[in-house]
Amino acid sequence: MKIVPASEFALKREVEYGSAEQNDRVKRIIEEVRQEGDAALRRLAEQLDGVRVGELRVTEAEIEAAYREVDESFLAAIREAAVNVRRFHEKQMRTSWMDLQADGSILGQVIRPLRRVGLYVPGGKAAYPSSVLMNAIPAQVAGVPEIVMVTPPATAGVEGINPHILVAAAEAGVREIYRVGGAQAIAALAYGTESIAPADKIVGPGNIYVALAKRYVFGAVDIDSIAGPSEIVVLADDSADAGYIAADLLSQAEHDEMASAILITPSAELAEAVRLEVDRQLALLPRRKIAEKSIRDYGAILTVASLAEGVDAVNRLAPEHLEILVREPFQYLSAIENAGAIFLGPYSSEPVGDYFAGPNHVLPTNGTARFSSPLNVDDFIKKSSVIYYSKEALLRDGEKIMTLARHEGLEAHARAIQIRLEKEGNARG
Ligand code: HSO
Ligand code: ZN
Repeated sequence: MKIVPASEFALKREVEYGSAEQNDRVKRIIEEVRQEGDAALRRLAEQLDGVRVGELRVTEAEIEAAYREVDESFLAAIREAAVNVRRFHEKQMRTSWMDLQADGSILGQVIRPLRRVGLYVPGGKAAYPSSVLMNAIPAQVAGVPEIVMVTPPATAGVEGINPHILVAAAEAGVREIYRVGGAQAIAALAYGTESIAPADKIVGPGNIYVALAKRYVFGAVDIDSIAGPSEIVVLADDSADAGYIAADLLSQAEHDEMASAILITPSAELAEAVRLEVDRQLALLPRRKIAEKSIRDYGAILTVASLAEGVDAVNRLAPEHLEILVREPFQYLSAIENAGAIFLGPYSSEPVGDYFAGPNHVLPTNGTARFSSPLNVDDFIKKSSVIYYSKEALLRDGEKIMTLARHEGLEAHARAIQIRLEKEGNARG
């Protein structure tokens, strides 16, 4: 791992917009699904993934069978995690409000959940049961009545879906599940097919085709933000344990060859100790190939003159995850402006948040913590404004409204007010 002064470091990563060819392919797939529905879904599964899909919808019997395939300890852990995630997100709930004015008018805001949300879950290695909870539970807490999951049937020739994914979905209250993946799954959720009703919003991570498809259908439906590779920044002083830091950096690095793991510290001794520890621990990891590449290409140890300078560097990087491993971590909290999730102290290792504590692990990546937030209940609601004007209020404000309307050249607007003022004004007189 390279050790460099923070002032000389910039994390530069391109946002993936895909090649022209990939974009064309996605467009074609989406149009096929739009025109031919289920038949296109079946044909594409066979053509692209070599999977012959019979029934698109996963049956209750298959979900029950999945429960028999997972072990007790997994089930117990995922259940407890779900409780924690639910409890945390319940705190985010908003309530509708109505404000009664002295003139008898009522102004308010009504909160409504989205009606139907589609959750994409990738297949293969990146199929994380924990991510099923993180995407589904906020929607459920928001009150979304229909949460539907799509996921590619696993590997050529079989229709199976990872039983841990099915169990996580069921535990999060999702029982409408379809075996369909890729851009075609996004098309189905956006426009609907004979078997899959269209959704109002699509969330969840996926490969480049899924990401491009989400961009393409945005507008017809809402989408979540498109996740980039994972990032962690650790801000540490000389009180921190080098072994802990190396382990936490590697826990991000193992996600993805493009993941980024960065230590920022004023301590030259710690910097050197972590460098050695990363190499030592790396050699022992099952996913060392991925982690090694991530550490080499996107990892760094940044030296700073002080923790204050370290905080500046953190704010510049706007990391997805930030760990603060210093003597008095809470002293630095208020200075952190840009970070998706902030982990304080030596016992708040990132996996605590990835799996269990309750806050969402779907976080803004690639510097977007400058302007966006972790996935949360607000992502699954919408608001309607409520306006009830009393006669008294209209008589008071009518002239002013007409003035504004006429300045915009909108005479019909002015007259909609005027007709009332003439009638009601007279009645009053
Ligand atoms: N660290 C990932 C989330 C995750 N970790 C899922 C394990 N499973 C998000 O950045
Ligand atoms: Zn993780």
